[in-house]
Amino acid sequence: GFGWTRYNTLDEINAWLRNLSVQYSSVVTLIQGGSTHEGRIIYGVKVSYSPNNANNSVFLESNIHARECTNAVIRRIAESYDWYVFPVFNPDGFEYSHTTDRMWRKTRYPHSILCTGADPNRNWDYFWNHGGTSNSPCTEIYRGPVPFSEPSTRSMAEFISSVGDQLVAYISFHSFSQLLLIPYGYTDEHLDNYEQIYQIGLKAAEALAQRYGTEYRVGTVYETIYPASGSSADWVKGVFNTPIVYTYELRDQGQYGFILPPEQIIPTALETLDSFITIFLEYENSI
Ligand code: 0X9
Ligand code: ZN
Repeated sequence: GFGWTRYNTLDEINAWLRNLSVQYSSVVTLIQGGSTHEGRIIYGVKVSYSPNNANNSVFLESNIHARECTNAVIRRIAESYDWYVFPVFNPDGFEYSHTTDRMWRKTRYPHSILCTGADPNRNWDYFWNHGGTSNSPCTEIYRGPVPFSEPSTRSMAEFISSVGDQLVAYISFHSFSQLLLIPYGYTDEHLDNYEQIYQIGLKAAEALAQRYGTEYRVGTVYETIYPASGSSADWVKGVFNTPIVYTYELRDQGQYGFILPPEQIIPTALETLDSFITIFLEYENSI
């Protein structure tokens, strides 16, 4: 079954989500957010203490890149928000990375005879194909033939649209490099509220470092790592102007990279949670 000290398979994660919704049925609802090329359902949970109202909501996605096993992020639950948590955004790639190629990143859509998949974080329809992507199906940053060519991104965009107006935060979890990234990836222009989001980011990184000394850098995607267009985070920020949008690049800084030792899962979760709470407290203080 599911555990926090090792990497869980897709089936284990989905069973765990289902169990949560049964065990805590007054608070947790299992959601079928979207579906994939290979016919899998993209499962998530909605956690809400007042399920009959439309509340301010927070959306968490992880594993849009298959090999970046970031264990799911249901933990401390603030009663004042509705939480949408989708631990595996790219289940076809995730399953493939467990069964066949641990270093798989992309979807599994057969765009060419030679190479499978598109980068699901270059495929979203907001300034799609505006730099930092490739039109070659054999690269890791293949953007797909058209925006939302991938069933998984297209269907999840539809789901996110259904709650888009309620979102106060959208957080995307990746690995690795220890960065807290701010939109955008498609341009070097700063957000209107960049200063606020940057300062909150610095405080979050400080809180994260306090537990084990893990150091994070804070900055925009474009300026801190590289130009990258068509990401889910850019799309959410651009389309809904969600106030808080961050992308985490979790541990480590390349020593183990994508194959982070399982003993580091819980420490990573704890320090991330520290920063996460800080983001919300600081944000609430700043409005
Ligand atoms: O390149 C990516 O998609 C992400 N880095 S990774 O090494 N995990 O592949 C960063 C994407 C960040 N993009 C935006 N938030 N716009
Ligand atoms: Zn990634």
